[in-house]
Amino acid sequence: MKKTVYAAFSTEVIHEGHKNILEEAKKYGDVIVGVYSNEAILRFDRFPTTSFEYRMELFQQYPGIHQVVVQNSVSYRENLLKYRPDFVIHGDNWKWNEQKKVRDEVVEILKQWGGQLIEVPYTVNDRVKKIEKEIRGQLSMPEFRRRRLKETLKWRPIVRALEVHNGITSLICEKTVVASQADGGLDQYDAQWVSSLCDSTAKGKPDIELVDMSSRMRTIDEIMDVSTKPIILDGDTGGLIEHFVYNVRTMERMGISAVIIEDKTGLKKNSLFGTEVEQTQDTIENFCEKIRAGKEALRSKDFMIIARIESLILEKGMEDALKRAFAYVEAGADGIMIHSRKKDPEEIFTFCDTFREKDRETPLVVVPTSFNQVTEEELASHGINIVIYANQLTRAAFPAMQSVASDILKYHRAKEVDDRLMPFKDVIRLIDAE
Ligand code: SPV
Ligand code: MG
Repeated sequence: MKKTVYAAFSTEVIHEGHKNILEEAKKYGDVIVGVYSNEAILRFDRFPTTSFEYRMELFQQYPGIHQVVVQNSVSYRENLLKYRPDFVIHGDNWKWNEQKKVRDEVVEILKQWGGQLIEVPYTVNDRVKKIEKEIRGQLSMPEFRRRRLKETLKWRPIVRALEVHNGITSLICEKTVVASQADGGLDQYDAQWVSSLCDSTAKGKPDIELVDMSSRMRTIDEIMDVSTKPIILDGDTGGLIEHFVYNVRTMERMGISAVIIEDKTGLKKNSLFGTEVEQTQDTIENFCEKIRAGKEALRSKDFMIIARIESLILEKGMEDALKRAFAYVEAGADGIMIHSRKKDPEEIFTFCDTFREKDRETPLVVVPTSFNQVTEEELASHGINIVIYANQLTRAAFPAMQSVASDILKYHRAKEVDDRLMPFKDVIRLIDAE
């Protein structure tokens, strides 16, 4: 019987590096290509610019391939046990990079039937680098970035968004990647949250819609200049309906993926004040009108208007929160954010469980600032689709700056603070675009 060789690919173009692996594979027997699913590609710190079907076809059309199958995870386990290949072939770079855990598992599994791992020298040259750079370049284009949130919602058990308020925080969100102990994949943030609280704070202003929409858009432009991840904008109350219909179009055209507007009117204050300050909730009718007008103004199917319910913050009760949720969905909201400032997540879970009894589709968004003990897995198990870490980068940076500023005053020099500072080479590495 002819031997079989298994190779898995996440690529969207077959360049000379891949050809090298495929041609080498053919020498060992019938080649089975595993094409990573979209869900799996997201575990590689990557985002597909093409559809899964397109990538399957790419390999089906390549001459001399025996079979093209899906690989649903970063781990090869499922497919190796299913196809029991005599050989697995891969570039030798995974001996040293973050995929080592995956590689070691392949070696272990192959031992069960005396299979062998073949590693070919990894191809890296200017031509290959240029192709990969071109693919990455598409990710920052507005059309692409805008639809990326809806796509991520399909492919991730829960979408993680991190607060960003300028270029540097956006780069931190873009580049922070942690190797997962669970499957050898890479954990990363899926989206960026442009918080009104943190955007205002970065400008030294209170969170009362004082920083106007043009200034917020400048912040977003700065973020878009240096990143590719989708953007969820904190749109505060959305302002007057007459203004909102223009603003959503600007957001949509820029490539923002979603705006979250809260059901309050008048001078908005930050929700974390709760009932300590005077805040007025909008009527269901008015807020539905705003949602409807916003939806009508849109030109694409990708942009999401997410309605944020303040009933629990303002202690108006669960029933009011749920009634509003269903009314807002009926008016066309593409998602519901439910907010709470309780120390535990019970009221959020009750809301989500009850909402999900009637509506299994509409994405649910939460901001666990006060109930921060809750894990992403727990949130997902209550039907929550997006978790926003809404202010942590801001709150991490300012105490560090304050203590450095006061210690320089104290010691009349900067030597004492030096070991708390990021080395210049790390700053340069972070900024370095490619
Ligand atoms: C923000 O980050 O600006 C928010 C979330 O609106 S919260 O501060 O919790 O109200
Ligand atoms: Mg806000």
